[in-house]
Amino acid sequence: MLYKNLKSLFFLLKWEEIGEVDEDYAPIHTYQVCRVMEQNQNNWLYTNWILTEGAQRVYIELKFTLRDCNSLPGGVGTCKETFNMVLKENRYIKVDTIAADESFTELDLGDRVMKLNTEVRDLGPLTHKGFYLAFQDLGACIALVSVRVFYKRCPFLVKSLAEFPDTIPGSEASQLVEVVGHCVNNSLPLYEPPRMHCSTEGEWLVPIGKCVCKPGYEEISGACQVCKVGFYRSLLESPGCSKCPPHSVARQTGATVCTCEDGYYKIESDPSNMACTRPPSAPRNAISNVNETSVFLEWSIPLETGGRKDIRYNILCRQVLPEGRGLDECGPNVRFLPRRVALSNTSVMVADLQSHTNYSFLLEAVNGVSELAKDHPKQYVSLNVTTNQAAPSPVSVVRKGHTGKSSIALSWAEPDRPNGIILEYEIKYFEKEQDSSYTIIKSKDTEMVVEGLKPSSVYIFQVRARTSAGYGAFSRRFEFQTSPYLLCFSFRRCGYSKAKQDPEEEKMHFHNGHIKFPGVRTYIDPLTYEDPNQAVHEFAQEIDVSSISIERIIGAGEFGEVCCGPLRLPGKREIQVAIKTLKVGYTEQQRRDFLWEASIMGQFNHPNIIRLEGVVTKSKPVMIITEYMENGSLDTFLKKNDGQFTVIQLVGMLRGIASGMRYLSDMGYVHRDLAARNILVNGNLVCKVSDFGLSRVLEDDPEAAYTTRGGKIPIRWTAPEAIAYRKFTSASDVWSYGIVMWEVMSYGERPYWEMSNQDVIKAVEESYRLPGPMDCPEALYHLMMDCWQHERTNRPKFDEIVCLLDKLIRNPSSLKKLVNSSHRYEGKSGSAFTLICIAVLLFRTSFQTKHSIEIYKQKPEKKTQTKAKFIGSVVSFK
Ligand code: ACK
Repeated sequence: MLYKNLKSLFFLLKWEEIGEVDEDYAPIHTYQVCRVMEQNQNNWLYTNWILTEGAQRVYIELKFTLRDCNSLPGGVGTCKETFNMVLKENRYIKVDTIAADESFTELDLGDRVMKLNTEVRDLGPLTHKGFYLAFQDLGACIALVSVRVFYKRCPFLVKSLAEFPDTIPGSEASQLVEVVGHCVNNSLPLYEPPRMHCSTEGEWLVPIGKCVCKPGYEEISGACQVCKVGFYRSLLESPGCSKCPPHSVARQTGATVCTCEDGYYKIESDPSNMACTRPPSAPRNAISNVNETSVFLEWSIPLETGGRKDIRYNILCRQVLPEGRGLDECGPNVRFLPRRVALSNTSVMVADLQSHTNYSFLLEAVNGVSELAKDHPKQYVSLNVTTNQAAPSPVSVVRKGHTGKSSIALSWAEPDRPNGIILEYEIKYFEKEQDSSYTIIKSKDTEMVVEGLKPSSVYIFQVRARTSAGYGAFSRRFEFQTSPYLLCFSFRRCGYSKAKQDPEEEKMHFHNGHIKFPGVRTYIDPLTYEDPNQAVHEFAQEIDVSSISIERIIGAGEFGEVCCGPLRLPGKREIQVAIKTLKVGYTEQQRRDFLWEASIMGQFNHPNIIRLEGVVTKSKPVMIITEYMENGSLDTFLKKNDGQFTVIQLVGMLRGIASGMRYLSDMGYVHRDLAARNILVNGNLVCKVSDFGLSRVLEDDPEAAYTTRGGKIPIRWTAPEAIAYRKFTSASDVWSYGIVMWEVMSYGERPYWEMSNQDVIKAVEESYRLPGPMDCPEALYHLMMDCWQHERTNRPKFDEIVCLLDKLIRNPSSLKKLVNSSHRYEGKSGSAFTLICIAVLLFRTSFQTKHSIEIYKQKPEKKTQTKAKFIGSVVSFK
């Protein structure tokens, strides 16, 4: 606190100015009045005009002596022991009546005891540039020894590298004046400009924010000093200049980064305190192990890792041509497991090589800086390998048999030179001129019916045989066309009529030579990335937070609120988006788990999969931005609109979900938590699969329960093999899809109602199945029941489900026949499904309206009772 005294002079009116001495005989100047003997006194002492200098609250300190009236001789009736203090700005206002704490008597005068009083009054808020003070005496005996007029200030201050100027406080008693500090030389505000608050008492309070030295400088004794040569400071958050990490230098003072020595490099994601690194040397101790036409290559990590942990290996495969004709790169038919480049393990399996052929493999180690080190000579280790055993010769002729609009029967003869026992044939086919995406099916016979084809379309077929020596070459290409589309309908023609296609015949899809995984593209597990941030930015676009406005909250997610609002990306039209936020105070693990979903979603592009617009990771809160789905989640939406849709609308929704799931299974992605609550619906009733969050552990699904093996599983939606031994596959997703079908057809009813999870597991294991929902077309219930086949290979594939639903939609009369309460259900293979309904002990009223199979039921005691517990009405087949 700082005082500032204000200057004044006095004008007298019946007061006297006296020169005196104090108790120490020092001269003092007083104003006094003592007209206690006379009636009606009104004596004034004025100051001159006192300038406030901008202060709105000033303090007046008075020092005075006052005579005790009782000590006056002769009982003076008019004697007063107070006087008034008056303020004048534009008019006179009485400030206070001033009384003495101690008054003096005749005795004190004799002893020369002063009995000095001190009183302080504050005035404010003052509104003018100055004011007058006046003291009014109404008949007292006073000597005014001193009048000090002053105001308080917050003094100039340097705090946290910020300067705060000398500041005059506000006028109100508890008012704080906010002052923005000015960062000292070579410093910057950290996050926000520093602020302090000046109180009326002239004290600095509530500091907010601070300044820090700018990069290249460090704080020493309250000032910013430049970093010395060989030292650097890059981040505002780091406390001081640091020595340059190994293999880097700072040749000038004030370095914000250190530069790498020649032959050493850094990539953008390397932290500034990391040493500069270089490419690794070649892998060591490479060995090969030939097994027929496959070779297993193994090696040790290089001697020199270059100082990095991100070592990967690339394989170059070359075939040695006979008669010294040199080397030729291995063709696209050679398979590398897990892949040819960017291997993180020190081994690879190379399959489908030609038999009795010499190969030369070059193994190369690379790391994060290899790309930058163009001048660094590549170091390889080479391995020469000879395969053994001959594969069968190519199939020479493929013939066309019966042709349908979606199927073609094929037959072929054994290869001329089988070179062993033929174990199976592979049939590769694709639509003509679309050879970047093809399908492979297997057959043990020399004939098969290829199904699921488009009508009136030309397909290319190739066949090859496999013996224990491996695959022979593919036959030449054969072109066959399917029949035109006819309006006659038979839904059993759809792909999963297993009488035609052997369940053992696995279908694999290929795209651009990316083999082994089915599908147009293969889903990449973000776990394969060492740095999860890299996975996010590989698959998700970073969005600037200024492009998003959050308008309202639409729900609560596992990691924070889910909101919606418009997204305006430069050059694109504005769209409405859903914004999932990560709540503040998250751990690094939570941030990773949260962004995991974006790393997965970003790999998908399908009209029935929720579309990722991007992520916000560079500012807080961290957000995931997806397309906005007006009708929210499917289960809630159906409950809200009970009975409101036509069967075709419901089948349309199911078709969309199946199509999304077909895409996911083609991508090699297993959802594991397919349920109506994880489907979102847009304004056009389009259903999209969502919730890729932690689909591998399902921590975020409130339905997920712990199994005896410790994992968390949404029991009611999950296939028995996934519950029993975690066998999660696209076939277990098909089981869940059957449950979703049931949820949709019963307008959001809870599967197995109030049965406990344990009872559900037991009932399903004992072959009980959910009954057909009320008014459910029989064809749909058959499909559900097929999805719930215990043997997973007997369940339909998603492409077959889509195909069947398409047929049902095209032929609505096929949906007319509804599930009835008959006690027998004839399976398509002719085996009888016996329908057993176990006792319904307590009956739920909603069940009464939605489900057709009610054998034993007990009516609720009161019609209004809706919360009654349902124990079970399930169908079993034996
Ligand atoms: O059932 P709902 O309305 O749909 O409530 C949940 C809530 O946020 C928490 O997950 C809703 N929600 C999630 N993603 C989206 C989206 N992309 N569009 C619209 N609503 C969404 C969900």
